[in-house]
Amino acid sequence: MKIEGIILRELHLPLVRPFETSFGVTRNRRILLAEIQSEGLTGWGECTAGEHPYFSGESTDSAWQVLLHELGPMLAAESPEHGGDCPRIFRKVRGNRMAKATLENAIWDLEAQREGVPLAHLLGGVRDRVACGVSIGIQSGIPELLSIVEKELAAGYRRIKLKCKPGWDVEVFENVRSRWPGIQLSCDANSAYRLRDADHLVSFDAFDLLMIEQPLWYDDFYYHSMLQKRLNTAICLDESIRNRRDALAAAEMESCKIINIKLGRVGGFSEAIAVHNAAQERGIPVWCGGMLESGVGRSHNIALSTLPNFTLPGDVSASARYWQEDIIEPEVTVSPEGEIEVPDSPGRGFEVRSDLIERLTVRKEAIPALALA
Ligand code: OSB
Ligand code: MG
Repeated sequence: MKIEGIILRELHLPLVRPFETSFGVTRNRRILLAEIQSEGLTGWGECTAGEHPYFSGESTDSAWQVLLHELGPMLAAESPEHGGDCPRIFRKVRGNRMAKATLENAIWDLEAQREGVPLAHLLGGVRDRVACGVSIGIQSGIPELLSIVEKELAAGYRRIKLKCKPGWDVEVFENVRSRWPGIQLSCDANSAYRLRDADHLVSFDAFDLLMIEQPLWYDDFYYHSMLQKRLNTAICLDESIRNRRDALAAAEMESCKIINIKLGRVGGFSEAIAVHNAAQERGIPVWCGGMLESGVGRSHNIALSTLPNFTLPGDVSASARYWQEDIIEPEVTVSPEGEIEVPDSPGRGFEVRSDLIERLTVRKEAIPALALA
């Protein structure tokens, strides 16, 4: 397909409530979108980088620079036929996987539209509904947390994930577990612990957690494998898994028993599928993580979650948990059974609200026309 235009935009979108993790609080999202025009169609991609390079080394600003000066011109100089051509096109650029995913995912969206099939089908998806969980940030106190958990369970969500850190863990789990003994409960530390905390982490076994997500260093496999030997609870790796090779290494070393797949973190749909397949071959279930996405990224997460080895509820939840008004139509809703219905229209299956996007845009830049000539 001939690339006729690539437009980058930054939108400012306030969250309906602050989201606190072990690495900080997010109140306002700076959403970076790429819009790619080709042969009368428009594909959309979202960059999941944070406002600061705290989750990964990328940030909204670093991704903007790399997209504008490196990846955008590289893509514009080619005519990719498939989303799967992007990793080769971007091969020279090391890292910057969230920036790469922004463009690659927009090409997959375009390809699905061109073929007239739902994005989920193009990816090899097998489900028409996906199971949803929620990720609940660190709160000011336990009563506040309990009322949020109560509300999310009433809404139908099938798994509650609690963000944790030293000082916001065991007491919190005790309170939630004693009130709801049977629910699927997990926690996510975002690398807040060290190996010297191993005895403390072993005490989490008492709460029958579905998993402990990324307890140790963001780039580690080895110490997680040492910790996993001591735990009954499954470790789930998020930050550590950058690609298929990492998934294979983690499986080989038994660093985890579950993998969280995030499109941005692994560099786009191609690598996400590769991680999914590698995990499936080794009997490791996966689920789709979230990065406080707007509707564009959320629609891509829904499509990804239809692959067969996504057997655990993901962090893909309703638009209204994040935004007063989402930038897609219809917005993402979750049924009382805790499921999202996968759209069956061509492409991502949700329209973008162009007027609202224009109104929220604070920065807009086209990939220089020279590169597109
Ligand atoms: O580790 O899964 C994480 C949000 C920002 C950065 C990292 C993470 C998260 C979440 C939120 O847990 C998931 C969501 O989008 O609801
Ligand atoms: Mg995580």
